[in-house]
Amino acid sequence: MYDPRIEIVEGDITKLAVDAIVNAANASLLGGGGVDGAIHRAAGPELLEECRKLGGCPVGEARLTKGYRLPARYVIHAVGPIWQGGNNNEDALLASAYRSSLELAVQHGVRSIAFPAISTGAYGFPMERAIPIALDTVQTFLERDQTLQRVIMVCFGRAAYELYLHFYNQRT
Ligand code: AR6
Repeated sequence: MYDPRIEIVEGDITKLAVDAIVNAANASLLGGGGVDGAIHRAAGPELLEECRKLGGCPVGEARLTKGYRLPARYVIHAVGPIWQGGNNNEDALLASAYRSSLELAVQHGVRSIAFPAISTGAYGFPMERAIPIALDTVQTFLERDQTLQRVIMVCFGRAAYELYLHFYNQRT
């Protein structure tokens, strides 16, 4: 059983009224398409202004900003790896992006956080390989953490939701 604080939800992460939403950003932190574009559009131009001051972020790490016009208080910009076939440290870098986001969240007193499926869109990381990494990394973190109350794994579309549930229910 995964920790009951982990929830699988289908929807648009920009709509969630949680303490922090995670962005699947790139190393420049200057915006892009996919969930990154949606978050910047919903947050407004002040988000990009704050991101410019951060000077980028290495792959596998994360940076925190305010949420501006979003219902979420903070945005945690995580940089996942670009899929290169699977033998280029992609798994470890993906796990590190999740772990860094969770560490940053706890440092800021975040109690509810929502993640998109980092790297599984434009970055090409296969969903069926990314989901178990995401779930296991969150689970391991929660085993040592009492601050976080809710970790929401947000699935964009029915297919992603069903795949997530499949892996979630597999752990008995
Ligand atoms: N809410 C939740 N999930 C979403 C949303 C949304 N509104 N929109 C898309 N997704 P991607 P990456 C899902 O491509 O693969 C950007 O240009 C989507 O279905 O957003 O990490 C950045 O600037 C997919 O499962 O991020 C980078 O350059 C997941 O979010 C690059 O893309 C991630 O897809 C990062 O690529």
